[in-house]
Amino acid sequence: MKKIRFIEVKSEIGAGTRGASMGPDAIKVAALDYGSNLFKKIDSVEVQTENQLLFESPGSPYAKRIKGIHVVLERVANTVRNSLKNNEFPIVLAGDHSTAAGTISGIKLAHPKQRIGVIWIDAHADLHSPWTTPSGNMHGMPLAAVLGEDNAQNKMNKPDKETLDWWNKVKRIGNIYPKIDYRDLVFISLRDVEPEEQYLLKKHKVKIFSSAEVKRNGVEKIARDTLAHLSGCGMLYISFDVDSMDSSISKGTGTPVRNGITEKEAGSLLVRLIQNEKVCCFEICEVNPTLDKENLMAENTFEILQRVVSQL
Ligand SMILES: [Mn+2]
Repeated sequence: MKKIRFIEVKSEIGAGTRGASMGPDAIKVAALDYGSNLFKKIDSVEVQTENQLLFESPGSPYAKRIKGIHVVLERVANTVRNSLKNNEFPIVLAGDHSTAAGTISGIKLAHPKQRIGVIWIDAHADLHSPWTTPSGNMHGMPLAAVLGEDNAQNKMNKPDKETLDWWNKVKRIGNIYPKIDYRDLVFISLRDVEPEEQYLLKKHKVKIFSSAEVKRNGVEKIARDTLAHLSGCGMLYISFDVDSMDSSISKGTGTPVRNGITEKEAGSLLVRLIQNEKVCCFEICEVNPTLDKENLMAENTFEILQRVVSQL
């Protein structure tokens, strides 16, 4: 039995739609509705956000609120590092997915000599940079940040010097750059990719399992192949964006996409993956109850969280 620590990051300044900051609390409401004492049993720490910036101008159109993102990511990185140093198993309950750049930075800070494997369960590749982003929303950039990827050869935008200076700071959080390598990255349920991201996935031959493959081959085979691909890594991190799940189940997330995995498939996959001893950290993000009917996404996510916790 591992000592689990919840790290709540109710930040949503990386998202384009409002409401993801309420995701962690919506999951807690689901816990209460189920009569669960999970949030009493497990200690929690909350990372301070910069959500007040939502009332200000977003600054650069190609990396909105990047100064605030940088502050939040540094806080997340330090909190995750401290948790790992205390021999805890951190479970990050995040708002928008930009947080994951801080989480991965924290893992790397705690274990600078280890190769960190990343299992990214998401409809999106989150590989944009200020040079390529179509929206400027930084929840589409966390993997590029930790890979140290600019993808300037595919540039669509002309970010100004100030934006690029902040982007360089984001990539270098903790003075380790880059934090991960493309060969140590696996995508599951990926299905909404822009051409600039597709270029990177092809160039680096990144391992991808589509939702169709999960359905066709079953969760067990996908989990086994994922872990085999990452066998050279010393530590593994799982990032679970709830938009990996099909948009017909729930629209309670900022960027829902069709043809995803079911909540059952997601739960079984995570249960199987989390049993691997190398997995040191798990993150859930992008639950947005303001876009939902009732509190369905948070309830599904809470059921998955409960299953995952029971394995640790
Ligand atoms: Mn994502």
